[in-house]
Amino acid sequence: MRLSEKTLHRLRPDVQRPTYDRGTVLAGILHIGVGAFHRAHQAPVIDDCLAAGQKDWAILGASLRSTATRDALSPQDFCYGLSVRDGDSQSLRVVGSLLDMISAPENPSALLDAMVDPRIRIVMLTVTEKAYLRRPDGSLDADHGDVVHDLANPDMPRTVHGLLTEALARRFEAGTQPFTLLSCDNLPANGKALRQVIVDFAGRRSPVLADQIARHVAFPSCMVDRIVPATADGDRERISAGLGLDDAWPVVAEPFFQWVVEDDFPAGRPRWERFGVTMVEDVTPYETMKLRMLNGAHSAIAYLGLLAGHATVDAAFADPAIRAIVEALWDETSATLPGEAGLDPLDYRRRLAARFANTALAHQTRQIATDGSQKLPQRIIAPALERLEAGRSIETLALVVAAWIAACAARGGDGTARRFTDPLDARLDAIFAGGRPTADLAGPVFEAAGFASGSRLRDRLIAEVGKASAGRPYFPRSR
Ligand code: CS2
Repeated sequence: MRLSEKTLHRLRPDVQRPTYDRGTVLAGILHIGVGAFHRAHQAPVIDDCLAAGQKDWAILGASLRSTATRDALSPQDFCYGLSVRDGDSQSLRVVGSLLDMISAPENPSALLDAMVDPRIRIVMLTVTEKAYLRRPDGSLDADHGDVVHDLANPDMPRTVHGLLTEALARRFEAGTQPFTLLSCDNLPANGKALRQVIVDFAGRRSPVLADQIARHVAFPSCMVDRIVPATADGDRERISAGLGLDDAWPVVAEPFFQWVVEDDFPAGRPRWERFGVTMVEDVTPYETMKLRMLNGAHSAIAYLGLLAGHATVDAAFADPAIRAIVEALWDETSATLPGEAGLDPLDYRRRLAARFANTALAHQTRQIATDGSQKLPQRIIAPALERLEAGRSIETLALVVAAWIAACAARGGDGTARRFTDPLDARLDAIFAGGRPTADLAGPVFEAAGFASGSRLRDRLIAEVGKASAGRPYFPRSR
């Protein structure tokens, strides 16, 4: 029997479930990018808010690309299982806060209509770094084909920029208060980053509209943290058995949860601080620590792990050579962290080590390796430049960049399938096809990725990466 609103009463007794009437709650949040991360992070918090009687804040999901999640969850009335795992322990709950999903390519006008509804007061995003279509300086990549398409076809948006700008334009026209835009992606100052590309996009449609958005729309930044591996087939079976009902697309997560949000919601917000969310004036110190310590180490583990043949984070982290490199990386990056907000990098680091060692997650190194060209600037390049500026060594930070280049170059070289992808793949392949020695790859790769562009320390960084590429046991020599 399939999990759905009507079968909730058949769940096994130990499974936590929605205790509120899903028929009487209203969608106040529209979420773009209903992937596993959103379903294991924001959606359970909103589920708690709904259970506590905050009935206006349920979620309407939107997808800009695939209909796979919608197709899997629609027969379940968008209910799904969340399995929280640590070692041998598991706790299970069914989340009910997602009420419906609309696919933009299938029905752009239904999605735009929904976004103009005054009851939608927050639009949240988890669309990954690359969907922001930023140039290395943070401005909009206006030459991108989808941007060109959306400027010419405002009613059929393919990008978040096109979608958000058109929805806001219609709200302004109707005299409806704009929604607050909450980016939940792993970018530094994600609210400001989103604001810049949206205002830039809108300015290409109309300077008046750009000005309205710049003056009237709030873009708070936030830091989100929970390790959420992609759901595997084995998870589906295990979770369905635990629920006592079939779930086509449950999600798996670690117990750790953190959400730090800047409190700037002119159109209102859920009282989510009652459920573990930290409201702050400035998220920067939290976000810098998380991006550089957690995500930076994750990238290091992913590339070094792949080069050494480790499929999962816990296996790579248990490799003493990789563990030593991660510790050295933490030594280098923790020296770049802002000393504000009473944060304790040593304690944070201890907790990270325990999180990475969680054997139950099977978090794939290839999953984290994806889109390195979009991730390394904030995780590795920024702290490296700061250390160089301060006259400090960057041996380990440079090694992580070298490992990224080596892992990219090693893909497919011996006929094995490409294990991860990057928006830069065509350019990277052309660089690797040139047959240069590994130590000479850093220059052209930096050029292609725009790493450190505009920095007077760029050449020094490239030289350090070149140096780190030479003579490392983990790097395949054949390329
Ligand atoms: C990971 C993140 O895939 C990646 O790049 O580093 O998704 C990481 O698991 C989350 O940011 C944890 O909060």
